Amino acid sequence: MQHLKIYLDGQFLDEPDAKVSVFDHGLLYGDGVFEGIRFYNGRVFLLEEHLDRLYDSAKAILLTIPMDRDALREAVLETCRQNNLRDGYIRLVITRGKGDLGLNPTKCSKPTLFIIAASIELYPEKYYTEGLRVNTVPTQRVSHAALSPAIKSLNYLNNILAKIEGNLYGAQESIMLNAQGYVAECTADNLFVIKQGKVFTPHISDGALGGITRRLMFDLAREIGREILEINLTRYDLFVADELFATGSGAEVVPISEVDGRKIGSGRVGPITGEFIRHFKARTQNTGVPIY
Ligand code: PXG
Repeated sequence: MQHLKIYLDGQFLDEPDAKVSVFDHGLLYGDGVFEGIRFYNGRVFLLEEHLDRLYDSAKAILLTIPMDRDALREAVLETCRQNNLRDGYIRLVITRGKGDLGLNPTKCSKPTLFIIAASIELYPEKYYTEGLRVNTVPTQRVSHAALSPAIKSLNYLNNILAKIEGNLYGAQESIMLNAQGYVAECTADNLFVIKQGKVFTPHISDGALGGITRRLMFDLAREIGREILEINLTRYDLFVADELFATGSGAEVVPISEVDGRKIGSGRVGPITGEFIRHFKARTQNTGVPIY
């Protein structure tokens, strides 16, 4: 069997040999940052934007990425080449590295950096035609004062608990609110609301990750002659929306057809959501950093 080739600290290793220490603080404490990046048609999609966010996340947690940006970009592209892939998903992870059993990171002398490029198991096609059934969940999005939700850190327990709660409701995604009761985001996606032809999304400061796909929606909105307004949104705004959709590197642009038992709009993919989906697909096929 052909194993995936994993980039780990400067080497390409067969997946069974790509191992990280049990003393790694990424494992012991979720101390690290990561990116989830897609590549389509032999090109890495929005790679520079992902690298920007990665360096920002690392800076925010005082983690020095042990590679300059050009070398890191090349390592990402080479990982795709080593696996002969043209379409798939890249997971780029940097941890604080191996330390001791105390949480003090001064004991971690060298960050661990690994890159996985693999084919991706997509959401079932019916989600894109029928929309997702989602629930708002009790677990609140972590506050800026505790740990900025803008940092794409390895500490995903907040999101995972929300995901588990959604699973308990039989939902396909969960919507998280912040401590003020405003809508923040889904567990791994940003959220968009359409009402009377206008498009809205929560402010980053309401607890949303600065999603790369979210930001692309602002460009696509201009292409289709619309504007996106960042506002405080409540559960009520979701219930009475004409259309709702979520965005993320994994999910792409996916319609939402039901929230907490309330059918959204017609219950099918709305016309404006459909426009965003079409323009998004075109971008994925026509842009990106060439791998080969
Ligand atoms: N919010 C959160 C909390 C996320 O983790 C997004 C929004 C969307 O951001 P992008 O930049 O992807 O548009 C994310 C995305 C996956 C996966 O496999 C994605 C994420 C995290 C874990 C898994 O799709 N992050």
